[in-house]
Amino acid sequence: MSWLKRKLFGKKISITVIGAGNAGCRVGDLIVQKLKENDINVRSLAINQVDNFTPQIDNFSDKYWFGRKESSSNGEINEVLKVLESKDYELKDKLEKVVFYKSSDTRREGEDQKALHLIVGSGGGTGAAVSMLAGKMIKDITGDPPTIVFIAPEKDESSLIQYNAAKALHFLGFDFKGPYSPILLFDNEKLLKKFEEESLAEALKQSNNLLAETLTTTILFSLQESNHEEYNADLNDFFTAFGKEATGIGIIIAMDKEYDEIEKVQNLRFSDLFFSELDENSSLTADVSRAKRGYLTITTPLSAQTTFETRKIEKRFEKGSIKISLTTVEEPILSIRGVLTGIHPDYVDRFWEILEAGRDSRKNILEQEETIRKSYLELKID
Ligand SMILES: Nc1nc2c(ncn2[C@@H]2O[C@H](COP(=O)(O)OP(=O)(O)OP(=O)(O)O)[C@@H](O)[C@H]2O)c(=O)[nH]1
Ligand SMILES: [Mg+2]
Repeated sequence: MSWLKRKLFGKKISITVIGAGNAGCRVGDLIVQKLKENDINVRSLAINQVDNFTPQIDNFSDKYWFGRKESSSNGEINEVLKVLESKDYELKDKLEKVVFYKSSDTRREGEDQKALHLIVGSGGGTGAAVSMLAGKMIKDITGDPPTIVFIAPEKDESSLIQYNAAKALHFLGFDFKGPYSPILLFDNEKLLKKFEEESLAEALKQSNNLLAETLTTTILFSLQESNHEEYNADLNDFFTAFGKEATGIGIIIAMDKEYDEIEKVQNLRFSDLFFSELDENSSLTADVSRAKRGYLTITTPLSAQTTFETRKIEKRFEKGSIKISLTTVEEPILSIRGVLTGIHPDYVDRFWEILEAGRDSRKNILEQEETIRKSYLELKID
């Protein structure tokens, strides 16, 4: 994607990246690095129990290691919630320094709030707990829900991880006590399949890189200035697709194609191509026609066909308000990038799978607790 680097981005935004737990910090570190390389104004904070990263992570500008000795909660989310709640002043202080605006700022509504606050988390005990607490605090500090980038667990991971993910996702997106954040889901099931042949360490490394690359380039694509008279979604549309109106589940779409001749792309029926390859090009499987919000950037050479095909894509999303920015280039490429957000969980099977696995594991815990209570009673009676 070398041509992207050569382009000047007409729109300027600032981005805060907060890494939560080991996976969150590792992916967050790569996102920070890639955003900085492209001259985005970035503030960043890594949050974990301890600094146990090998190889080291070194792109975050601030760090908060809140644990004492243990390097991991081993998935015990409630333990982490307890520890962090007892240190909420420390956490709040760190977060206040890393956000780009506060609700108390004397600035009028809608004026220059061109900042995105991202939290990167997972179903790890630390990742899930930190996402929940930091998500809520950022909502309180800025008045806006942060956007959550969440790594969904693989299907065969422990029920504890599924439970954590379910608990965090429910709180962050759907609980009246939570921030009502838009949640961009990256499914590890999908992500890691792409690197099946590799060792686990290598697969994780490459999948993290792919996740960070997909997310950052998708944001960068949106910052290109569109030169099309009909499809020229702007920065306000971009923020609407990522912000409070996009509450619910969201996915990232990244489709990049290169051809040998410009004419070939100009005559391409790319709407058919887009929909037939949609699932393989998205971060999670979902019925995206149900997206309420979204922002798509289509980058391709100009022709009559191009506008026609764009209109066909727009039509398929007419249940929601999906904004499209068409940017024409004189290179034989077709890139369709963007987010589709505000999808109700009913249209996301993976979300229910995680919730059900989480609920079942909780049932097992309740049964165990019941057994303990009963044996305790029996002991007493004896
Ligand atoms: N894509 C990706 N997923 C990861 C990576 N490391 C862990 N995961 C997944 O993230 C979840 C567990 O996250 P960890 O980061 O190990 O846990 P944590 O947030 O540090 O929480 P603790 O349980 O307290 O250690 C599981 O679903 C893992 O499969 C990674 O480098 N890349
Ligand atoms: Mg950990």
